[in-house]
Amino acid sequence: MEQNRIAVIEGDITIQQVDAIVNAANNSLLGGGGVDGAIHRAAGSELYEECKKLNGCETGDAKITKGYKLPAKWVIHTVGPIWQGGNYKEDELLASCYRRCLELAEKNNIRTIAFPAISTGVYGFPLERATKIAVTEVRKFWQRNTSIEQVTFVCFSKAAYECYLKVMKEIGVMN
Ligand code: AR6
Repeated sequence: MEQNRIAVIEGDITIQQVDAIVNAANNSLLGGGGVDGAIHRAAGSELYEECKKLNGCETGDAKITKGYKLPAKWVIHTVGPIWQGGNYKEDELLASCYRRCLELAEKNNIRTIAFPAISTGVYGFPLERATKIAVTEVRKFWQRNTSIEQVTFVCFSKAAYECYLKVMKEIGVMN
């Protein structure tokens, strides 16, 4: 059942016991604040060393590294769009982030993956609009064959957690 495959929790993504966690990075992939800073701190300097070799990442795309000191075996780094009012392909680019992460996860036989709310912090993407895109893209991905068994949305605030629950009810993913 689809209900068993999407989870929403309030918490810190760096401590999640899943195969892969997603990082909301920037084009350099060399670290920053927010969830990116937290992931690099928890994974240790080896993550930074591997990221240096990746040659950055385009907005809307994703690249994978090992998780080093994290409980997660993998980190999938994606670069969300900076919100500029909605007329600069922000929706499409954010949807592309989720798709590219899921594609990379599938290629690497990842069964469980946790996402933060990409672009909704420093990058200013409106939370509810971003949440609808996140949930919709995961559902669409599951309409094809996939080895991914569980997606967890990790919310860093009560407000984000409540927003995800509301959107999932509206979309009909849960009762
Ligand atoms: N676990 C889960 N979610 C978190 C955590 C955490 N430990 N820490 C923050 N969040 P942001 P962006 C949430 O700003 O908007 C960085 O400097 C946070 O509350 O981390 O995509 C990068 O290097 C928010 O809901 O990422 C880029 O320069 C969400 O994660 C830029 O920020 C995303 O907030 C990317 O901006």
